[in-house]
Amino acid sequence: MMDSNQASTGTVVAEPEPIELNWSTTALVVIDMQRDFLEPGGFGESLGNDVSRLGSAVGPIASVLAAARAMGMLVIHTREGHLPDLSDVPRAKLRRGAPSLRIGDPGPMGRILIRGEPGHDIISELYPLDGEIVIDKAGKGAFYATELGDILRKGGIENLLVCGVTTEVCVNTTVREANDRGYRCVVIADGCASYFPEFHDMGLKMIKAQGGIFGWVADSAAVLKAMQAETTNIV
Ligand code: C5J
Repeated sequence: MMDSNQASTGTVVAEPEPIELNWSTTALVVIDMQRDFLEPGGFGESLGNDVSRLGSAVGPIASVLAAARAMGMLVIHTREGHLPDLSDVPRAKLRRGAPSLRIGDPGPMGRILIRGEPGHDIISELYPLDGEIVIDKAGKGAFYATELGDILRKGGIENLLVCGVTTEVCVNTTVREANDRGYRCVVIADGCASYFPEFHDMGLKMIKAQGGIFGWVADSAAVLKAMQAETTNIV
């Protein structure tokens, strides 16, 4: 891991303004890059969505993830999903809408959005390394009823690089939760995706509006450029 006494920083060209990050107090949070959302036959498709729309986020996330790993940055993956007995699914979530398959129903990748099923797993391209933290969450926000807050506090984390799916649902909810807890969030625009392009655009606009009311937004290239100086120093 990075030496927290070593104040190596980088400035990310972001909106609404550039942001300087101390890498030793920054974590990368990859939200819900699960087969259930990105592949046919999972939760996302059961809701009537075109899951191919989320694929654009994979490459940018893979690049930032590789750089974060090379720097020894704290990397956290999240997964949305529920216990096999459905005891942690609010009735309202279970009953909502008219999906082709409901949470817990058997599907081609196992039971929909259930922990331990193939569909609940993270896609192979972004699979967590041994030792990386994986937070299982029942809600859309990664702080709600999880150990995330404790982990960040223990790690002395002040800034989050946030990416994943979907922009307006789990990414936005987590960024709002993090902002209320005092974290400075930089959302990686092309490392996020939505089933609805207009919601993706608006979800990012909402974060960076009003002087960055919830956080900052930057492209993966800008984040990588800021990380670059650090990674080139690693021998
Ligand atoms: C949704 C998520 N969209 N990870 N979950 O239900 O954004």
